[in-house]
Amino acid sequence: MEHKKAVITTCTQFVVICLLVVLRAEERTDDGGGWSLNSDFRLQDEGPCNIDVFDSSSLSYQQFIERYAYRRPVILKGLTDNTKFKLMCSKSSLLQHYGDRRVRLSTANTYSYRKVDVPFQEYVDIFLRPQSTDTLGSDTLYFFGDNNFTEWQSLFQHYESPPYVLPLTSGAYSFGIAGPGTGVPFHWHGPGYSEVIYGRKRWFLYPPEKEPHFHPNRTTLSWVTETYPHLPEDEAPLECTIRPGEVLYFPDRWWHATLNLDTSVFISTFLG
Ligand SMILES: *[C@@H]1O[C@H](CO)[C@@H](O)[C@H](O)[C@H]1NC(C)=O
Ligand SMILES: *[C@@H]1O[C@H](CO)[C@@H](O)[C@H](O)[C@H]1NC(C)=O
Ligand SMILES: O=C(O)CCC(=O)C(=O)O
Repeated sequence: MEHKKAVITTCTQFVVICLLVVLRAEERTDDGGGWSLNSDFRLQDEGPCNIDVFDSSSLSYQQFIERYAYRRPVILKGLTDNTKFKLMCSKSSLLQHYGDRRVRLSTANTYSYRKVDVPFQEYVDIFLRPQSTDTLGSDTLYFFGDNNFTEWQSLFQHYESPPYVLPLTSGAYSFGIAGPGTGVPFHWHGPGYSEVIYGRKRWFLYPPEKEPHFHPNRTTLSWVTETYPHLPEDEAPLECTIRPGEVLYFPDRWWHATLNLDTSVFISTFLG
């Protein structure tokens, strides 16, 4: 009897140890840079992907220009190696170097009216949290763009932007960090790229002539939960969830909206 008990105890301990080992291993492979912990809230639904995805070696620059640059979005994998930039964007590294710098927050609605300047540390401690479903985009402060390139030059100089640029354009960066469920609602502008450094970002796009139905002050999260499920088939968006190591290209004037599934660090390169 005693022996049996001992065996059971040993087995139980073994199972617990195995589980811990598995959890630890997951923590290591889930490299969120300290921004998204395994215990954190995150959105699960990555949705379908109906945008063309290529390994960079299988789409040449000429093919990119002919088939995508002026026609439709595309996702490219492994186009650049941003290992160093990624390390510099970990939570501890960014807070250590830029915690006392001020960042400019914008409301997360289509015509972003309000801007608020706060120290980066305060943004991380107070504003960086999951999007609540009942808050308007016009009342949600989002850190994306309006970057002070003088103060953050020591970071941005290490970002290797996608090399497939459009002829006669140059790139301008917009850098941001935001919580799960946040995002920018539908809007459009010139062509560019979006890359996530940490976290996953779900993208929705429509061609210029196909303006989606949305309220300019509602969040992408409310569009996804309330409007998206009822869309007729012919109004379905182009969409895909991008992960670190992938860049999404959006052509000129395409409508787009984003939804961060995890706490994400991201950077866009606008080609103008
Ligand atoms: C950027 O930061 C520099 C150095 O702190 C400051 O002098 C400048 O006014 C800032 N620029 C903007 C546009 O805020
Ligand atoms: C959106 O919010 C802004 C700022 O609160 C407000 O001025 C504007 O009238 C709102 N737009 C709509 C269409 O409700
Ligand atoms: O990354 C985001 O959430 C917004 C990106 C965007 O709207 C853009 O790059 O124009």
